[in-house]
Amino acid sequence: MSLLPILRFPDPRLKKIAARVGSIDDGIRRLARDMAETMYEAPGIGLAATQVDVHLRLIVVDASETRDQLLTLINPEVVEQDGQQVHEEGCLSVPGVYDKVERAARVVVRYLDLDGGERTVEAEGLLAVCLQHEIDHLQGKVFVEHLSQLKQLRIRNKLAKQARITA
Ligand code: K2U
Ligand code: ZN
Repeated sequence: MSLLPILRFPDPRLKKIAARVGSIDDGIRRLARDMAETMYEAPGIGLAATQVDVHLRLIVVDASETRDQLLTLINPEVVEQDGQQVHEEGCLSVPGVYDKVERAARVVVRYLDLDGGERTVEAEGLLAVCLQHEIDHLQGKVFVEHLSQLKQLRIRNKLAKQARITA
């Protein structure tokens, strides 16, 4: 198992649209394992393959309090959504930035599991937020893009200043 480097916003690779996974082979299973290890170590409650510079439709999620309910979703797609909720979000690709984002309150996501089996998961609350956040990543969208242009400019300036200091 190994920890994977996470791309930092505004890296242009975070804007790439991920391709569907064709065959679920040992390479995909190894990637999913490494993503889960990277997510737990960060720590985070979700991670998309885009964030580790692999542009395939694969996400891992664990929004449980006990940190023992890992979901690995291949080719996830939202097939139902309703309601609205506002939740504070952060992102492992945008460290130190947190803000409120409005998303659907409930989602039903269809996906393939690591054995290639078709599954659906119905989610509300934080798990619903996390699934939408991660599926956004596969579409090349980072949560800050839901914020105002002014907030995005301030975030870019803050991160650019941090990069100069740590360079
Ligand atoms: O970068 C990521 O995609 C992991 C995200 C997932 C996430 C963020 C906000 C809300 C739901 C999911 C996070 O870094 S995981 C850490 C976290 C958890 C809850 C709130 C804020 C940050
Ligand atoms: Zn994120």
